Amino acid sequence: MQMTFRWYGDGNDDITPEMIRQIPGVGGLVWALHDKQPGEIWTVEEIEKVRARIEGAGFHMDVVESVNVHDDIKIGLPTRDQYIENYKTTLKNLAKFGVKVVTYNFMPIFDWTRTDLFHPLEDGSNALYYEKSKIQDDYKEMAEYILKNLHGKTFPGWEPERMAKLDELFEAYRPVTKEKLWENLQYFLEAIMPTCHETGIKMAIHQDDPPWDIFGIPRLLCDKESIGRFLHMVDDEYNCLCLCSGSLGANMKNNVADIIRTYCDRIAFAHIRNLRHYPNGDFSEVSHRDCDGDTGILEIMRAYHDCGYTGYVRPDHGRHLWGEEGHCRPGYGLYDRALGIMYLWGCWDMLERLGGKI
Ligand code: DNO
Ligand code: MN
Repeated sequence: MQMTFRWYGDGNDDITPEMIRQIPGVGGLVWALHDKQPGEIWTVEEIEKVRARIEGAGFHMDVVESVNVHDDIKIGLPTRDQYIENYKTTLKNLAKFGVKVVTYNFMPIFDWTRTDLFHPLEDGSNALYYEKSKIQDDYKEMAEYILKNLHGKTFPGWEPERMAKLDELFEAYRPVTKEKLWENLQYFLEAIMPTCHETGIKMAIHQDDPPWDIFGIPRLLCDKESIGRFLHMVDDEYNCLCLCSGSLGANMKNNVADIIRTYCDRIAFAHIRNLRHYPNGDFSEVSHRDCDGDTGILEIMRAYHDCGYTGYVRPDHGRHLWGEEGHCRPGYGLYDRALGIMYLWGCWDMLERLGGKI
């Protein structure tokens, strides 16, 4: 596996590439142009600036997370064709810099959704939390809460410009049934696959988080079956997964290790994190250590190892430790993600040793 770390860019992330350099075994920064709106072309000049910074600090820039998909593509409006053309241009520009994997998601309106960004855990740290009973009809209240707590930082999928017109967005998505959304996803992928072949870029879809419909809007990638449908729908080696253990693990019925074993050859990027479930349907993000949660991190690592996984990996969200909740981007502090990496390497190195490889 090739370890990476998500970095939000100079001026947009308190954590610098130089700090990340001190975490053992991190080869690449997972990056994006965070000031871009969905649908805008990423130009060569803009990408070049980030390249100089990332490569100058000794990292590769193989993985982008995310090039976000414009709502018109998800809704299936006639204007989607222009946005798809823009997407292809962005892919071609990214390929000039050797980018290999582009992550994206196909969730309508919201990206990941939590009701508490700084929920206290017994050890004195705090973490992202989902309180089931709070997710009812009031999407505006939830969006306001999230925007207020981002410490002024950009957060993909939670662009203030989009959040300002939530009612219009909900209206626009009203005719989009689950089946229509599948069709629109297929249309998008079939349109960009030739560009992926030409550029060598794998498209890696992130699962829906949480993996069920919220606020009456459909969500597609939720379990083994729907992932199977997705991979068959566009059966192409460039149509891949960003397999997120935390997103899938939010549904206790999902056996993440089994999903990895089943679809391993189509996983281009792995997000690894752990969740703890409560009997009332709430869940909390916790440390990466297997026994701290219910996601089965040891089995997940064993599954990747058994499959001979050579793709990219990153710790996904982490808890906020030692006071960093006062300033860090929720879920993206330094300390717990660094600890998570050491745990993942610990598992991996031992599996390699047991397999006689080191
Ligand atoms: C949560 C994060 C996501 C992810 C996007 C990818 O699990 O990994 O916010 O970055 O959904 O488009
Ligand atoms: Mn993820």
